[in-house]
Parts: sequence; C-alpha cells; structure tokens
Amino acid sequence: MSKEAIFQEAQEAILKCDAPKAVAVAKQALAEGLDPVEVLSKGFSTGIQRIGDLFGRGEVFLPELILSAQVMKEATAVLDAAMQGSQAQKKGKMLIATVEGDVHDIGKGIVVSLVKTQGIEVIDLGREVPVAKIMEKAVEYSVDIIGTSALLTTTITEQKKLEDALRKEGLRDRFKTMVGGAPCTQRWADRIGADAYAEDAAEAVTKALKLLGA
Ligand code: B1M
Repeated sequence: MSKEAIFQEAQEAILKCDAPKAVAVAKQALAEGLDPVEVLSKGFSTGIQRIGDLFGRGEVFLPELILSAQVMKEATAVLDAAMQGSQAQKKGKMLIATVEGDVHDIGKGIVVSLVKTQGIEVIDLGREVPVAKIMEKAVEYSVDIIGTSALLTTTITEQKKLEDALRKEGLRDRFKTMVGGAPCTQRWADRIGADAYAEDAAEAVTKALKLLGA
C-alpha cells in the first residue's frame, strides 16, 4: 500500500472510531518501514483534528469524540513502542503535564514519546495537574524543563498561573518552561514569560534540546 493510502486509512479509522482497523494500519505502517512520527502527524492526528472540526460544527457529538480519542490512543501506543527503540544517552530531564481542568492528553502523549526518543528523560504527570503539584514535582525530580500542555481557551490561563507562581516562590530561574497545545502561540508564550513555545511534537523536541543547550 502507498504511504498516502496508509495515511488515508489511518484518518478513516479515527473518523469511523474503528480501533481494530487503527491498530492494524499502525502495524502495517511499521511493517512497511514508514516513519512512526509521519504516520501519527499525517494520518492519525489529521483524523482526530477532522473529528474535532466536525464536533465544532455540531456534526458529530461528544460520545463519538470520546471514542475517536480512545482509538487514537490505541494507535499511538503501537507507534510509540516503535519510536522508543533507539534511546540515546540522557541529555536532561523534562517534566510534562496537561494543566488543571484539562483532560486532553493525546498531544502531550505524542510530545512525551518524541522527546524521549532524543535522550531526554521525561517525568509525565498526566492530565488535570494543578500548578502546585507541577512545582512540587519539578523540585522533587530536579528537572531542567517544565512543559505544560493546554487545549482549552479556558485552561491556558494555568500556564500563566505557573509562571507567576514560579516567580513568586523564587523558582523561576531554576527551570526553563515550555508551553504547547492548540490555543497556545508564540505570542502567548512571550506574554506570560515562558522560555519556549512549540507548535507540535517535532518542534517540542527541537526547542527542548535548545533549552538544554544540547
Ligand atoms: Co475536546 N475540545 N473537549 N476532547 N477536543 C477540543 C480542544 C476543541 C477545539 C473541539 C472543538 O470544539 N472543535 C474544543 C475546545 C474549544 C476551546 O477551548 N476554544 C474542545 C472541547 C470544547 C471539549 C469539551 C469542553 C467538550 C464537552 O465536554 N462539551 C471537553 C473538555 C473536557 C476537559 O478538558 N475538561 C472535551 C473533551 C474531549 C475528549 C475527552 C472527548 C477528547 C480528549 C481525549 C484525550 O485527550 N484523552 C477530546 C478531543 C480528542 C478533542 C480534539 C478533537 C482533538 C485534540 C487532540 O487530541 N488533537 C480537539 C479539536 C482539535 O484539536 N482540533 C478538541 C490531536 C493532537 C495530536 O494535537 O493536542 O493539539 P494537540 O497536540 C499537538 C500540539 O498542540 C502540540 O504537540 C502535539 C502533537 O503534535 N502540543 C505541545 C501539545 N501539547 C504540547 C506541549 C508542549 C509542546 C507542544 O510542550 C510542553
């Protein structure tokens, strides 16, 4: 099957909430030697974004969105296993969390998978994580970078809360910070004083390596 046909099948599996098909397509893509990152971005992620657009227009409803997200996670798990094959030497430590009030963790999961492949140790705190816990764990694990993901216009304010709290506690110079997630922009990062913004997982890797001076 051609690369484009595989990307198309991946999108359809998400749109049709078809988990067995998604897993089969992910496995086939790997068997045919495709880059798992490309399969995720041009196939499965495009599918979930299309579902999001349909949801935004009221053409699909929450149960389908939830199902599609589950299918996306199953496909990501297959591709993630392949991505973690070549772990390089550790270049630094990064804590990542989806902010409080936000359950969207698919994109964060992809960022985690990709960052790990580049020899950065990742402490993944999961989703709906309060600022206080993020700070506590950053100190406990003595991380170099704190990364937060926010997908809702109502939750990106948590990223500002984190910057303010770090400054208030005298911890701001101890860590580099990175923000990401659909509503975030470079302008937002500049406005709240974050050290980096990444539009997607590939850019998150580049920016993380830059922050680490690697
Ligand atoms: Co929700 N949701 N959702 N949702 N959902 C959005 C975000 C939305 C845009 C859909 C829409 O209306 N078109 C909309 C937000 C509108 C807004 O805020 N303006 C929305 C809404 C409204 C909601 C609910 C409120 C719906 C409801 O209950 N009525 C609810 C909120 C619940 C909550 O959080 N409190 C909700 C729930 C859900 C599901 C549970 C069903 C599910 C999430 C499942 C999960 O993640 N476990 C879900 C999904 C799947 C989506 C969409 C369709 C897809 C998100 C996604 O996974 N994208 C989304 C629409 C969309 O984005 N087009 C939508 C694929 C992923 C690979 O991309 O997450 O952007 P993304 O991550 C990218 C980059 O952003 C970047 O790299 C990633 C990989 O390339 N990145 C980082 C992300 N984090 C980063 C961190 C970094 C660096 C880069 O550094 C640290």
